Amino acid sequence: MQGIFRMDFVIANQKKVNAMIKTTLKIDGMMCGMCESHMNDLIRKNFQVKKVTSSAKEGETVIISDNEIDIPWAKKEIKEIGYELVSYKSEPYEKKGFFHFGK
Ligand SMILES: [Cu+2]
Repeated sequence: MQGIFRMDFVIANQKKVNAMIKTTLKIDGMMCGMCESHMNDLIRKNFQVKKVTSSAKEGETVIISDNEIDIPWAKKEIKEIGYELVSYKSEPYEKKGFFHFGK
């Protein structure tokens, strides 16, 4: 019986860990790899993010984080480094194929 209780606890805990937010920022003005790193650096410096990737080609920066991104803040900061946040979208992010018992 004890084993079952422990497993329940792990599942509940795992769910909490995996409940992250994916925020897609549409950015105007990124032209190359340098712009992509500028954007990534800006986000990493100011936010605790799990992952951030930028694509000049797609014109977007995708952020995976535990907490919501402060959009008005982001818009202002992005403008300061020379780009423009034109729109954004945020959705729940579940890490796929990741399930460990124990640890
Ligand atoms: Cu560039």
